[in-house]
Amino acid sequence: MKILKDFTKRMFNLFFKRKREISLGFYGPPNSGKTSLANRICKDWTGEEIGKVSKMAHETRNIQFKEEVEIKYKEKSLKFKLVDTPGIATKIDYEDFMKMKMKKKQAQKRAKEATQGIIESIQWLDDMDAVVVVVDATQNPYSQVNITIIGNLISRNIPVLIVANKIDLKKADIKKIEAAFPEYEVVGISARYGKNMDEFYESIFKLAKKT
Ligand SMILES: Nc1nc2c(ncn2[C@@H]2O[C@H](COP(=O)(O)OP(=O)(O)OP(=O)(O)O)[C@@H](O)[C@H]2O)c(=O)[nH]1
Ligand SMILES: [Mg+2]
Repeated sequence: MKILKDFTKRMFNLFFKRKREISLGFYGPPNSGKTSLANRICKDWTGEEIGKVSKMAHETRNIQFKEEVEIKYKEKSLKFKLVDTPGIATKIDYEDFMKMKMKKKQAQKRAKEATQGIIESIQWLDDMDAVVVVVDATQNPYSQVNITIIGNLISRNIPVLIVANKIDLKKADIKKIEAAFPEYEVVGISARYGKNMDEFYESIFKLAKKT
């Protein structure tokens, strides 16, 4: 059944490549900079933003997307649906939000919504043509969350690009990210400061070819 579905999708893509919009998901652990990156791309090409960025984890708790985003790279042009997803975590503790001065009731509500958000993120994988996994380059890449996300993408045959974000920070270690994901292309960027976005766009076009 899955093989048939993949085949049909591939044939459809082949025939309608020019008109089609590519669903591009931004996945990763909380706080890695998914919304920052999605906003930057959106701003670059439409002038608008997708959602709110915050230093508190689980800021995005619902899928948010922007359709018909046309990106140009070296005389080529592709249309994307950019899908920003809630950060995926293996453990959500409302007390962590309280440590950041949130009241108990509000923290519990945020934790509940964050859990629901993770479920939504996973459900939306079915709609993705390609996924950008955004990781924080200052954090240990060998985490349960990263393994779970990548495993899910492999099993669904979804093309992947890994973004090592926050390379403006001293602690950022791209080599470590590359070593953790040897089968994948890794692009180091700073979503906040717009560093290395050219290489990112080049990689996105390469990724689109695999869809
Ligand atoms: N130094 C630095 N900080 C960044 C960068 N990108 C994002 N941040 C910061 O990291 C924090 C989290 O950014 P978000 O874009 O909200 O992260 P997210 O992955 O969408 O987080 P959730 O929605 O909670 O899953 C914010 O304080 C951002 O300003 C970057 O390239 N460099
Ligand atoms: Mg977000």
